[in-house]
Amino acid sequence: MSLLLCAQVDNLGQWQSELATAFPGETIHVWPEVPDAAAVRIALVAKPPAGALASLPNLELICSLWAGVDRLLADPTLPRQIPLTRLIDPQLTASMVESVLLHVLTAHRQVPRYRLQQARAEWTQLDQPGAADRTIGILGFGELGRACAEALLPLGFRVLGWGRSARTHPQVECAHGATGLARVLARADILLCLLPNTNETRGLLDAARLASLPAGATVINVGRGAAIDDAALLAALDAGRIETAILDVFQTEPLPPGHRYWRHERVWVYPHVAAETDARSAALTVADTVRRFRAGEPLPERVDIAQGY
Ligand code: NDP
Ligand code: OXD
Repeated sequence: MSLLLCAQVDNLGQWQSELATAFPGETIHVWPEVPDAAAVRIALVAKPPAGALASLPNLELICSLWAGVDRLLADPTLPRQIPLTRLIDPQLTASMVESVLLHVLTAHRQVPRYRLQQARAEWTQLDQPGAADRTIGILGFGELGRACAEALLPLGFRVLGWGRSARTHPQVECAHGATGLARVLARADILLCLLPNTNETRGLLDAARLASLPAGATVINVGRGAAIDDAALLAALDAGRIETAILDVFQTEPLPPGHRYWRHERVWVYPHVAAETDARSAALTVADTVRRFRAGEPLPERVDIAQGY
């Protein structure tokens, strides 16, 4: 026995059947039914119970069925010496692109303002800048950030990308480091956060950085909630310096019922649905990762455990 599915998900049955198709001829055991823990070589995981992976003595590879691995890395019992891969999946990327287009166009076409006007039965035609008049700053210019940029560029938006290391893109002005961040924030009419949750990104968007956005900016967060200082964002919204926040991810999920975000008229709350893993596509993607691992081929999806993503 070599493969184990260890997932706390609602659609476990679907995963079993998609993985059976993606790994023909292989037996895939499903946690907690593990007849021989020592025989498990590869674990396919989504929200595994804390401690589960540490109980597998001969594990050689952990494949996350999610793109973000912060939850996994937060488990102190995770065997950190074992290679860990994250999900880079075409269907997940396509979903994220759809969500980001929706949110950017919502901000660009001032949908939140028109909704508020309707609530007051107010008929006012707002000035409408063109896409070329808007700059989108993307924090986190990785797999998803780049795909979103490439969907926004043909619509005419100016796009800036920011990451940890120096990157280049033919149509995107790329920046990195603290000075690069300041340059992106100063110009981002619409700020799109697609950062992973790491020691370095936690609380990154604090009061000072939010204050450096252009007046009337929109903040979209589809990365991880921890990147935003919630109190600072609410203060900036209350002061009218930030027009709208469109949030898909939160420090605590589900967002607690008493949280101010739920009732703030210029906050749009989505329940972490920007890009869900699609088992049909992800099973094939993860099968390819396992095939390359077994063949000793490179794994670009391998997580840098020290960096946290
Ligand atoms: P990638 O690892 O491909 O990209 C991450 C990007 O963030 C990279 O550009 C990286 O920089 C940058 N980054 C990381 N740390 C820092 C830092 N300290 N300072 C500046 N930049 C930093 O990840 P993906 O694009 O695949 O996914 C991004 C995140 O999106 C996931 O980690 C997950 O949390 C979230 N997500 C949310 C979903 C949702 O439904 N809301 C669905 C899927 C993912 P560099 O390029 O230099 O490495
Ligand atoms: C992910 C997510 O990381 O859904 O895949 O947030």
